[in-house]
Amino acid sequence: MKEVLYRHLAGKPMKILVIHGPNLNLLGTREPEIYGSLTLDDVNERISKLASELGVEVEFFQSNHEGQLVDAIQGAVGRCQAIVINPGAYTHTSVALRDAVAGTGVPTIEAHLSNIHRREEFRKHSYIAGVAAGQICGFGPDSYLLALRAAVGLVKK
Ligand code: CA2
Repeated sequence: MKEVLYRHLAGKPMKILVIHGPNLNLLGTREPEIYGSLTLDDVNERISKLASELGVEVEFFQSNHEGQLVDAIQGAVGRCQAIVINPGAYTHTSVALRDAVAGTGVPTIEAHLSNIHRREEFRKHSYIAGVAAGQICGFGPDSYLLALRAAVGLVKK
């Protein structure tokens, strides 16, 4: 583990909130050809390892409920400097999540395991993309790692 944490505001280490949306708790149990064989715990472990190499803290949240995801985004204000979110299927349906990201103003990176632009037509549109700092998709669990690097880079700027 890196000795010195990257310090952001008031001497506190930078903290990034990583949010997993609906059904991502099933990772590693079904549809491995699309979503891979790692479980959500495995993915979080990889994210934690990178976070420690980058000298930042990460906090994880997963929910299958839209309102809880909105609460988690709002709860990041003043505590977390950026959010990495895989909104799952809510990507394609949720004005509420879009409004939460826009309304809180916490820099947010959208991440997806699969390349949503190569899949069914309905997955090509994201309500989040227009209010996110950027979108990373198609790299399996590495999408989260790339998103974490992007989030840290954004905050440092
Ligand atoms: O590619 C992604 O990361 C998605 O956000 C995953 C969502 C999907 O609705 C989005 O279009 C793209 C689905 C997550 C469900 O994950 C499962 C994992 C294993 C078994 C069943 C579902």
